[in-house]
Amino acid sequence: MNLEKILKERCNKSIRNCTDQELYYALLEMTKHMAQEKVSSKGKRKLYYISAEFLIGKLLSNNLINLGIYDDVKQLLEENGKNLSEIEELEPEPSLGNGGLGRLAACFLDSIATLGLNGDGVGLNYHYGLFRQVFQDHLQCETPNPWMEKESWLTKTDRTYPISFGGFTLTTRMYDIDVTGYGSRTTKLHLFDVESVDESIVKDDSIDFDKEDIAKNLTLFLYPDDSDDKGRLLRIYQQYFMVSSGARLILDEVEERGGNLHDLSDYAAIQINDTHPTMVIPELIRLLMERGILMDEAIEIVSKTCAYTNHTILAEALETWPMHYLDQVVPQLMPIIRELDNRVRKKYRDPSVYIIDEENRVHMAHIDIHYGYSVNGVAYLHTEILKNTELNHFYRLYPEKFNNKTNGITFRRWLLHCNHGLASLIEDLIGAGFKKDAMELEKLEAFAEDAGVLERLLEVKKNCKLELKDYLEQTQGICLNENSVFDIQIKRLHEYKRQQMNALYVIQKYFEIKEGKLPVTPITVLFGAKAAPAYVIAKDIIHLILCLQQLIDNDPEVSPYLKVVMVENYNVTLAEKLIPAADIHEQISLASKEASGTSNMKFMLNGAVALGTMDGANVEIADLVGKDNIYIFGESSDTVIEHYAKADYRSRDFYEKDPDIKRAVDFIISDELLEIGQKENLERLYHELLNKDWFMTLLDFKSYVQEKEKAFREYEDRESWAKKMLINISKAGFFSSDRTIAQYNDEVWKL
Ligand code: 26Q
Repeated sequence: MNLEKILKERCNKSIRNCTDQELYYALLEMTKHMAQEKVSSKGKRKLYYISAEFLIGKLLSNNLINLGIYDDVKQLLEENGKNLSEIEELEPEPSLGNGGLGRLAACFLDSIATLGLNGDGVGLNYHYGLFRQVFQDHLQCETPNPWMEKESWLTKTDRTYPISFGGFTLTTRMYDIDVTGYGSRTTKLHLFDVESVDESIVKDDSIDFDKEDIAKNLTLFLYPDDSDDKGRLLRIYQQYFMVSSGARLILDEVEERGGNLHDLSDYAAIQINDTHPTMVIPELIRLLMERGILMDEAIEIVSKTCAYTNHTILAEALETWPMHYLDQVVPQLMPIIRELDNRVRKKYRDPSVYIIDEENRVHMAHIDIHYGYSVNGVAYLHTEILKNTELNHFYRLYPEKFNNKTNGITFRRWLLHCNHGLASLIEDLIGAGFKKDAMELEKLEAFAEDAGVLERLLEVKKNCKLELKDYLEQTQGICLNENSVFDIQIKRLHEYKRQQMNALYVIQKYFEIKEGKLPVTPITVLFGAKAAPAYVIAKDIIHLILCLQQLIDNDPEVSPYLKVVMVENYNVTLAEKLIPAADIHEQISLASKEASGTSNMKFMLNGAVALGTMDGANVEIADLVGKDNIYIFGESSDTVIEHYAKADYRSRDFYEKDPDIKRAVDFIISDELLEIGQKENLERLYHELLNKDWFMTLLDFKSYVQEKEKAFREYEDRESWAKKMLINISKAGFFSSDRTIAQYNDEVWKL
């Protein structure tokens, strides 16, 4: 494929005379063709990774890197006066996921392709990704986030199926995106869509639309992880549409490959990404029975084929659907779900493992555990908590099903693509082998005492900070001080992730500066986070941070030393700019609540040092880098779990006995902030912290402040800080998703 030739055909122009937009479409066409020409693997057993979310992010650069032509294309464009980064900016980001779970699925596809495994992704083609976040009057507003243009990464296929719901039938059609792996392989992401979707029901700048006309709105939007009743019902329609389409694809492919459905598990492994695709289990049983297999055998076949990954222990996030919802949407599955429950009841006495509870709610995870062959958590600590606490009753029944697969990230996107400076420094020092084998990063340790290398590392970081400064200035009108410490917290806004604790720290620092206690190096605290539209307190926390941002910006006593920034519309594209620029990253969830986290791995790989609790994968990071290269604070998961069991945490006690805490919390409803913000939001947040604080912010506040101060102090010794950066990078190899996927394959899929 040749760019010049494509341009000639498309618009009869030379590279030099094309607009960036014309070049973008030509590059899209070129990479799409090249990807299609690469082979995908053809083993007997094939993996289907089913997920309601694939947060793939922009694909152009990533594909150019994986196809091995990035440098050539960049140079060719440069020779013709064009800039690849500027062309990249024109690509709309497919934000087809809420956060970690969706991004993980995307990293996994990259690794499946790279390792040459026989496996595809199966999901939904949402016309609008996760809402675009806009700030107005210091409040989050949600607007539609389209990503499909007249030309996109999607390729329409001929595969269609009728999908029946209670009362009506829709036609599903499969669209494919070729996912390139590093080297010369690809795999496919199959996204199903319904032909009758009507984008015109979306009105300009609102994500409120008619949720009842399923034919028109089925794949219109990706739903945020929290919504109203109608939204939830629509979500069940989406889920069934996805799994029924996927199940038919799987069975058809088995038969097309000459297989016999009795041997389904020899041909297919289905990984269920959280409970969102759980209905694939009863649906496959139903379809097998439709094709003449008796129920006993159908259940056995499906149980040998499906495996389940759990991503959360938050009770409110575990999907339980009221039976009357399922009766309405998928009446054809109900006899099967009832039968699956009956079999459980006959076998076990313990009502906590039933599928249908006494309030007639269906526990989706219970279906997966009883009728799947593998259950895995996503980090060591998370899996231990599942086994010993959350899913203990199931663990006792099926100890052999439980296993851990610590999450990982693709180093192609999160190092090679997002941090060219660091990647080339590493290559200079240890050669290019780390691109294929991430564990080779350990060779960097040899340079831990090399002042010249440490100096270069600091130089790379400085450049990334300058690039971020430039980008935020141009895109959001925000002006950063590149000579300040960049302390970054980016993730969905949730009380358990405790952005509010970071905000309280900012308030404390504000007071100290007012009192004349100045930081040696100025501090920039950056946040990026979307809150679910219906999550009131999360939106109040965003409000608080935006108010603090303005207060401090307008205070000439404080602003030279402290800056707070909440970037607008945090997404994968922004993450790629923020992560390389971080000095310190905040991983401050209440211990036991964050299943794994994956941004922690991305930051580590980019030479930032974690400030965090012993939660999720932080535990494994701490283990690898050692206590001198990470800042750990807060109560342990055991203590936290005990507090919940005894219900003995009272935030008010902490507020009353500690004047610093009292001062910081009171400031939320101070005259200064009320002048900038909304009384309703700030007061609600204040009362929440004082009277509820379900995720124990005040419990850890003191030790958080102490450890954060230690990090800032140690930052001042630049050489020893650079050594911490180097050690973090050198130990990041374990968190390559290539390792995670290899483990899934060895222990679960056995492709
Ligand atoms: C459920 C019901 C109705 C509507 C939406 C949802 C929903 C949607 C998305 C529930 C949960 C999610 C996403 C969860 C998620 O991203 N979990 C994160 O998964 C990461 C990958 O394993 C972990 O690193 C994070 O710790 C975990 O929070």
